[in-house]
Amino acid sequence: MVHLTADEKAAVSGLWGKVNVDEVGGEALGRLLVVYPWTQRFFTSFGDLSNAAAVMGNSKVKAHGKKVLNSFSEGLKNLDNLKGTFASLSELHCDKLHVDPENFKLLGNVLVVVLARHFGKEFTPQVQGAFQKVALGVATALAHKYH
Ligand code: HNI
Repeated sequence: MVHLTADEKAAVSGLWGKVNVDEVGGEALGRLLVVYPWTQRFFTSFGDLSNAAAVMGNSKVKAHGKKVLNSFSEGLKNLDNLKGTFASLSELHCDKLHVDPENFKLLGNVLVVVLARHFGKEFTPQVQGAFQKVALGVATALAHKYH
């Protein structure tokens, strides 16, 4: 559950409507893999991740980033029920994928950086704050089923 004011909700959905989710997803996942290289251990089947250019141009990274961000978008539509929305994905990341939940927070922060790059001045501190709340809410929901 994420508590956003009416203004924050409007800011988030207004900006998100202009986001190219498919493209931004690949950029965010790519940057996660470059900036925090230990996260590459989950993606050994993705082929060449040997340097930043290879990661950012890797088609599997782009495709997976797109999938992840489309899933993140579902969270935006369900801000009042993030835990329910991400319950089965939380089980999957815990039981099958063994992804350390700290990585969800890292990805959320990378996403904020990518949005700031794309939107420049339009990404005001208020919009950023609202997004950070959403990203943290999604990360918390994804970690909820961990045991
Ligand atoms: Ni994540 C698969 C959603 C963060 C590692 N992940 C998925 C799938 C979705 C998804 C959807 C596809 C599930 C399926 O096939 O049924 N992941 C999300 C979301 C976030 C997230 C919404 C955060 C906002 N995942 C992360 C992070 C990592 C991660 C931070 C690791 C650093 N995810 C994986 C891996 C897979 C995966 C690994 C399986 C990939 C594959 O297909 O081999």
